[in-house]
Amino acid sequence: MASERGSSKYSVLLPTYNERDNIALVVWLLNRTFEAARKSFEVIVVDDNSPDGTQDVVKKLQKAYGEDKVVLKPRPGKLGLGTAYLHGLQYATGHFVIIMDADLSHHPKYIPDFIRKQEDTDCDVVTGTRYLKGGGVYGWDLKRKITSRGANILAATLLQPGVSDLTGSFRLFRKECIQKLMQDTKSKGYAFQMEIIVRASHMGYKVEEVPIVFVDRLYGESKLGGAEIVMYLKGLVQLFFSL
Ligand SMILES: Nc1nc2c(ncn2[C@@H]2O[C@H](COP(=O)(O)OP(=O)(O)OP(=O)(O)O)[C@@H](O)[C@H]2O)c(=O)[nH]1
Ligand SMILES: *[C@@H]1O[C@H](CO)[C@@H](O)[C@H](O)[C@H]1NC(C)=O
Ligand SMILES: [Mg+2]
Repeated sequence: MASERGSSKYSVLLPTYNERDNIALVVWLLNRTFEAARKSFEVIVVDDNSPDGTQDVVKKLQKAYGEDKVVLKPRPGKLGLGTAYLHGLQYATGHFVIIMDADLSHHPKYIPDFIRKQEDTDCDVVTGTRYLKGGGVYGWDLKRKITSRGANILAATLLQPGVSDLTGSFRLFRKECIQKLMQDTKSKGYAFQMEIIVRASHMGYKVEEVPIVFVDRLYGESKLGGAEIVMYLKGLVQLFFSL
């Protein structure tokens, strides 16, 4: 609703696993971004008992920013990204939910673009895209570029979702919309992001895109390997037959 402009609250879900070197900077950037935009916000960190002590850093951040701004909702072990969003979502008090990676691949500076797009179009979902003018990837080798592009082209061809970036995970949702979508989503790994956005468009939600540049993580390890690719393809085929 246009009348909501300016008064909405945003809940940022940050799943973390071994992000102690990144989390303080991400939260600092988020605070700066939302404060500059004069928007109310909260950050919900879902940490899966990271062995690197991510939670110790988060507890310090809670002291600095307040426990209303930085909410810590840990889990006892590494249970995966999809269920981490679902877990964090239960505690979200905002009108809108933003999901993003905590490893600085998703820069908070794009958040005002997401918010503006949502306000201007009154859409239900705004998804960050690397594959429109102004978007891109930085720091990827050729293999990873081809894998990601291939995964997107394949899914776009099979499922016709009408968005250009299906496997990205920098997104803004109306809260009721993400709650509904999460209930039905079954995939894991990269297929999870794809399933969510495909379901959104099939269910008739209004989805808009904004360009983002994805920057490869500086600290920590990447996990893209053969097993992830196989899991993605499985998810894609299952979704194709279930829609
Ligand atoms: N809570 C939780 N967070 C996770 C889990 N796996 C990954 N994350 C977090 O989810 C976000 C995305 O995961 P990444 O490992 O960066 O995935 P990616 O960007 O596809 O791959 P790389 O950055 O190349 O490793 C990061 O903030 C991670 O810390 C998990 O099992 N549980
Ligand atoms: C959050 O941002 C505001 C505005 O820039 C600033 O005044 C405040 O000190 C920041 N909070 C912390 C804990 O850095
Ligand atoms: Mg990453």
